[in-house]
Amino acid sequence: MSPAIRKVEASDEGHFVRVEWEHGGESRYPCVWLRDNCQCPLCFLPSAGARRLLFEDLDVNIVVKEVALADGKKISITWPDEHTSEYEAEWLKKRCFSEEARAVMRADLFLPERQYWGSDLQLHKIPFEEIMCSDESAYKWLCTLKKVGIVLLTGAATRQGELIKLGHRIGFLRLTFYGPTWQVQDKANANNVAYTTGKLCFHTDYPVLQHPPGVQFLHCIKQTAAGGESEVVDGFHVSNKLKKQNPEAYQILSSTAVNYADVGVDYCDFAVHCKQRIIDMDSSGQAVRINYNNATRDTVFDIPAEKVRPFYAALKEFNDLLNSAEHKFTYKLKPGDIVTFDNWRVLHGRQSYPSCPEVTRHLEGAYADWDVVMSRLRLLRKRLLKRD
Ligand code: OGA
Ligand code: NM2
Ligand code: ZN
Ligand code: ZN
Repeated sequence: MSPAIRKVEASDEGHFVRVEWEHGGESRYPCVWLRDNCQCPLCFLPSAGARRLLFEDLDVNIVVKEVALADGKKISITWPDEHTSEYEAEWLKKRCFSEEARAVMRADLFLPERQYWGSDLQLHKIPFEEIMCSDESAYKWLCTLKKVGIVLLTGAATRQGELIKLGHRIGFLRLTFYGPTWQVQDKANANNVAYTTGKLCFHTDYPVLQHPPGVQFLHCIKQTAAGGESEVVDGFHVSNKLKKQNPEAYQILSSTAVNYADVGVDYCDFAVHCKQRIIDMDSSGQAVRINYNNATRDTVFDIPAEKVRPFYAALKEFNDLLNSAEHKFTYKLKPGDIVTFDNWRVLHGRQSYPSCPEVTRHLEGAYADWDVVMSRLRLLRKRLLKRD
């Protein structure tokens, strides 16, 4: 049902245009925004879906000269310099500035809905083959990945290369210093603690990068008989708990910049340094990215000496909450499983396993950026729902 306009008029001394809708309600549009978003071929390049109008040519105090309704389906505005603009009713309705309309648009664009979980996690499982050949399944996979933060793909081949295929399914993988994909196995002179048989406590990957990878894939090619179990925890859920239980610890972890360092050779040689807050929050105080890997946390710690022990105490509280039985979920990957998870939200770990001259455990890993994953999700949705 496309919306129809009953009436349109200038208001607030020409600084706003007021639209009355046929089915009730009204919307108010600032003139500067209307002029900025003129859809005519001089102001807008449809082939790029982008603005041609230069900001220097925009008068931020512009007012309408004339506004008229054309058949209820669009409005037309004449500006003081005689430039004219037309706006479709449907286009306007979507871009209404009311709190409710903006919330609808926000939900549609960014899918902010979250389902928090603890040890009760119902791990979603989808056959790898299905997400590769069915758009419905791929869409379901990515929606669940966004909402829950973790999905298990099952039945992939037990050889290297499946993640390259998965990368093609979404668009492309994120290259890092560890290569386009990387092999998690016990290695001599390991350049990362992940490449040993040791236990990995809860961490997010690669907080040493300014923009850590948003999504991680771990494909189990070979699994050891003893040990090597995986653990995951919902970092956003635990952050909320910490904020309630110990606001001061939350304050410290969300404001202290921690040094991370990673120096070595892999895909090429690297000397990476970065400062990150362990809990990144948005303007409302809600955690939006966890940046925590105890292994790559630098020996250099660029804060005043007096603040060091309070920081460690705060991190201990967070770490204890992550590890509480109520919050963590334990499982063991089988050959052919690919765990896909939100590396900004879900912290992961693994149990140690016996070291052995032969390789007894082998995972292939890869990263993707949320930009790429969300882009694929929106395109799949558009194709499935046949809308924009
Ligand atoms: C890693 C990692 C998990 C595992 O390589 O960063 O967390 O189960 N691996 O080996
Ligand atoms: N690996 C698995 O932050 C990290 O160093 C995580 C990255 C080596 C690619 C491990
Ligand atoms: Zn124009
Ligand atoms: Zn990891």
